[in-house]
Formats: sequence, structure tokens, C-alpha cells
Amino acid sequence: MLTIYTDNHVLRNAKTELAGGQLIQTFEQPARATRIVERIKKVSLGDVLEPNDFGLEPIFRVHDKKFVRFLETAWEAWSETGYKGEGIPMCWPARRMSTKIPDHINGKMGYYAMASETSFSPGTWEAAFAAVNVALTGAELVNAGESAVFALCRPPGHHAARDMFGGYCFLNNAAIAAQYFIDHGKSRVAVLDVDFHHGNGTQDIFYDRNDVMYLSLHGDPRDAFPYFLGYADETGKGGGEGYNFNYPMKPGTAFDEWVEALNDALQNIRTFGPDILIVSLGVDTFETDPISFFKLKSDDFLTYGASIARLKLPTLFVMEGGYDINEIGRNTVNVLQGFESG
Ligand code: SP5
Ligand code: ZN
Repeated sequence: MLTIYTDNHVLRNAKTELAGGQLIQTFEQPARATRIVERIKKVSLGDVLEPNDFGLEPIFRVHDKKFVRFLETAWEAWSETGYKGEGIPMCWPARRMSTKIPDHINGKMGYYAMASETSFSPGTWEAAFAAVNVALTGAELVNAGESAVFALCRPPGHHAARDMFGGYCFLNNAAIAAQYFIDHGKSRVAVLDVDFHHGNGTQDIFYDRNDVMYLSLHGDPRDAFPYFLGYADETGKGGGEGYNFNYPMKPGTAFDEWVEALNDALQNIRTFGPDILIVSLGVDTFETDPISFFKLKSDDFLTYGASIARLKLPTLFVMEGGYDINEIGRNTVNVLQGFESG
């Protein structure tokens, strides 16, 4: 399997994450992607290619222009205020408040943020833009007939909505790739999100559409981030009714239960009959992940990779989360090797 990767992901290197009332070292670190690419080379999964530059147009097909402009300029505006720390949103347009977009960077941060663990740091925009190019380069290859490609995106994307960042995400790599397929001759795309967290951004972007189906297996939002989306009764709206599937699962869920949800999702994908499958691949379902509560083991990643392959669909894997850095390479590549064996 081909991998798309660039060292430019290291430009996203935030020093802080607001967690438990403290500023800690962020879980979403450059070592995540470098460990994965090391593993790919170690097991000779296939060639590792640099991304091409697709510019901003494919991003504007999914994201709000003012939001993209905000991402491009946020670090500069934040640092110009003289603040000593990284950019952290502190005030939100909560219930019954105005939805005007303020001028001050503090106001803009709150307007565009869906969470405050994701600090803005120098190079964040450049890395987020590079990650989109990684996803689009993979999409272009799959569209040209490649049967499966791994887009090793970092930072991740599935929490980023049309005009929201957070959950370590800025631009929704998988959603931009899905829209790229639709804009380049494909009629139906399924996005299967196996990251531990619900991909609120991806769901929101396609919620009223029937050309992109979204299916997610994740920690029950009653107990897990992002808390405010990902419930089982969210099934789509308008023309998109029936094209959104959520499988929330409780703390301690192990593979036997998780794979039942996967099999149900795979059956829904078969019924839909998409031209393309995108897998939002997070390995934070692993038993020792530091921020999650599922109990998958390393061999389970091989097993479910093979299950996904049985759909026999052209497939783009897009990297999302996974924070046990010592095991992230093995677990991620297990999914890809399982897929190739399936
Ligand atoms: C792409 C992705 O996986 N994003 C995850 C965003 C999670 N945001 C909330 C993080 C909460 C971390 N809490 C630390 C608990 C340490 N035991
Ligand atoms: Zn996650």
C-alpha cells in the first residue's frame, strides 16, 4: 500500500494542552506521525510519497472562507497581543448570546473553537494545510485507480467542522477528501470513522446530504469527548436522513462488542453501495491509550483491517487520533496490513 507523508507535520508542535485545569504537554505530538512512518518503513508496507499542493480551493468546498482566513492569521494575531503563552480560547458564544464575529483575537478564538485543549502555536496553519495536501494526494491516487492508499495526516481532522477547530483538529482532512471524490466524478462516498472519538466535524459537514454517508464507532458522548455530538439518535436531516450512523459504546468496551458495531456499519455501507470508502483511522481505541476507554488489543487492529477489506471498495485511509506513542506505529500499520491480507 502506498503512503502519503510529509515531514512538514512537525510544524504543528504545540507545547501546551489545557487538561484537568493544568497546562500539560499535548498528547497530539510530532512523534505520533514519525513513529508511524518508521513502522511503515520497517515492515516495507510500500512506497512513501510526498504530497502535491492542491491550493485552497478544495478546502473552500468544505470550510468557511472566513474560518480559513482565521486559521491562517490566528497565531500572528495572538502573538501581536503580547500574550506569553500559546493561543487558547477562553470565551464562547454560549446559549442566548450574540453570534457576531468579534474583531479581537480572544473573541475570534472563542467564536471558532469547539474546545480549549487545542492550543494555537506557530506553524499550526502550515502543518494543517500540509495535512490536507496529504489527504488530497491520496484521494487523487485512489481516484486514478489505486485500490488503497494511506494518507498519514497530522494534525488530525475529524473534529474540525465547516467553521470550527478543536479536538486537536483544524481542517477536516477526511471531509475535504470526500468532497474531492464527489467533485471528481464519484457519486457516493462512505466515511467510516473508527477513531475512539466521535467525528463531530465530519458528521456536521455531511449531515443533510445523501451522497456522503458517515458512520462512527466511538466512546459514548455521555462519557467522552466531544460530549455534545455522537448520540445514536443522530441519523441525518432532510435529504440526509438515514445517511448518518452513530455507534456510541460504554467505558471498557472490548473488541468482541466493538466488532459487532463494526459489522453493522459494514452492512450499512454495503446497502449504500458507495464508489469509495474513506476510513478515518484513529488507533486511540487501544487498551493503553492515555485519553480513551476502549480495550482493543494490537491483534484486533489486524482483524478489523481484514474485515474492512471484505467490502472490496477503493479505500483511502486518513490518519486521525491515537496517543499511546510507543504502540501507535504497530497498531496503525496492523490495520493496513490486515486490510492487505483480507
Ligand atoms: C483526533 C482526536 O483523537 N482528538 C481527540 C481530542 C480529545 N480532546 C480531549 C482530550 C482530553 C484529554 N484528557 C486527558 C486525560 C488524561 N488522563
Ligand atoms: Zn480520537
